[in-house]
Amino acid sequence: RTFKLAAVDLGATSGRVILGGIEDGVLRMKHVARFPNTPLALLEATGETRISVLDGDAGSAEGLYWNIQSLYAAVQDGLREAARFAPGLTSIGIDSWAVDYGLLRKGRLVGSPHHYRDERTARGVELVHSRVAATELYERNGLQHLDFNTVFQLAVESETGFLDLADEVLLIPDLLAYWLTGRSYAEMTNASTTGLLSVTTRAWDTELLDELGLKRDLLPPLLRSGEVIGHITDATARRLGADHSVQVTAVGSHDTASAVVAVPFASKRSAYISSGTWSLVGLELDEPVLSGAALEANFTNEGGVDDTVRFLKNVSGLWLLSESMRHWQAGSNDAQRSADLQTLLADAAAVKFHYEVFDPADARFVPPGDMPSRIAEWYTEHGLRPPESPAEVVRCILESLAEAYASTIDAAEALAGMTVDTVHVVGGGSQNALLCQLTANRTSRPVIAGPVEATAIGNLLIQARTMGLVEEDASLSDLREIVRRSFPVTKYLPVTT
Ligand code: ADP
Ligand code: LRH
Repeated sequence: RTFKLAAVDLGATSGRVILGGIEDGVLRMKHVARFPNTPLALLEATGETRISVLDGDAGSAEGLYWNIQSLYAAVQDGLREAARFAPGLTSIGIDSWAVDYGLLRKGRLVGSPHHYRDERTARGVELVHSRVAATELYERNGLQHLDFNTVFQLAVESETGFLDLADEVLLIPDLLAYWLTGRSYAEMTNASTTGLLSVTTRAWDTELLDELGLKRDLLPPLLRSGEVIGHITDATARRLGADHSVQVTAVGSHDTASAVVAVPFASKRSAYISSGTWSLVGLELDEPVLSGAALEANFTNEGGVDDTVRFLKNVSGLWLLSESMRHWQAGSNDAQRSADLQTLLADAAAVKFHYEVFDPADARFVPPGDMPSRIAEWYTEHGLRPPESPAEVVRCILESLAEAYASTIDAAEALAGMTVDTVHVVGGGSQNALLCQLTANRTSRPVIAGPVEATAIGNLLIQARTMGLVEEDASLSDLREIVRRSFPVTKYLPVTT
């Protein structure tokens, strides 16, 4: 009876469906499904036009895509299980990684959505910057430059003619919500990652669309988190075994926006790190920072839930580790292949660290592939001795991420004119004790780790507010009080060595 809400949370490496409900002022959760999110690389067979499908590796791929049909099937299986376990289910909220989208024509998907790691985006940057200078773009959208921002991807779709086939662009969570409800909207937090939303009005920047030659009506109407997208269709209700009165509620549909909702801020002077495939490092602010210095430092001003600003920087993340593990596991060396995450982390903790750190944001680490060799290459190019064993590589990755967090937090402090005394880490990476300790050491600030499922928690809490399970005027700090009551955290104090 407790569980009335379902969060669908799709990360770039895995997705989950989690039930939630409020009992005595505490958020209770139950995991009902977890599934991998494996991209597909389409490889052109040499000398032929036929394409073959490979899991994961880009190599000389024609393109890197999301397997959206499989993902949707897994989401539906999860929701079916949710409806079976919780007959009182009333609401579903969906969040996912940012920037990617499906193209639709007359309501039907045209082709598979591209993965943001597809290398075609570099061309999009050239195309956009030939029409709008980077400085002007920043003044208008306030976004960190990342080659894969939607605006650059759409410029490529336009040049290749694919956009001509489409009459609508739906971001991934909005696409899934459309399939469940038949309603197409764009939720604002994720829309703010496209580069096409005005940072000042948080409405679509129609002038920018015109300048880039993109049709104004490609993008659906905007919704704010907390608003209702619609009820599930009768066909969906039948497929899920759910009541047709179940509604899909707009949550912070950008996973990072939902994660920030669930940061149990210890003080107003806290920074956060949403740690998963990527690390999103920054501050929650009331107003954007659009200074030349913020542009120079490549900070983003993404839209947060309840009109907050997520002033942060995307500084790479545990992708470096998971992609290295994928490489080792595919290799021929038995010892490496069998190394699981916990063993690797224990071995990495025991490494006597005497390496320099590398730059985890270097562009060579974005596409899928052999990360350990790319890391070794970085060291050799810089005249430094590269790490050799997997444990050494892992230690270098974690030290380098921690150092990047430290410099990003120092920069955020300076840019926003705020002193940071505590660092919160949420997401899968908050379970990585070594990374949390290194982050405390290198930032010289206490680190508060947890909750792990911050994204799903933020997703559920916004639904809870809309559905009247908590006060309808509950502020973000009221919601964070629920997080503090419901989930334990682990504290790491800086240690100087
Ligand atoms: P995303 O939402 O981007 O898919 P998650 O927040 O699920 O990412 O975080 C995934 C990462 O969390 C993994 O790549 C892994 O490095 C880390 N992680 C997951 N479980 C553990 C664990 N038990 N101990 C340490 N790290 C973990
Ligand atoms: C994290 C995330 C991040 C974006 C990236 C594409 O999952 O949404 O905020 O920069 O994926």
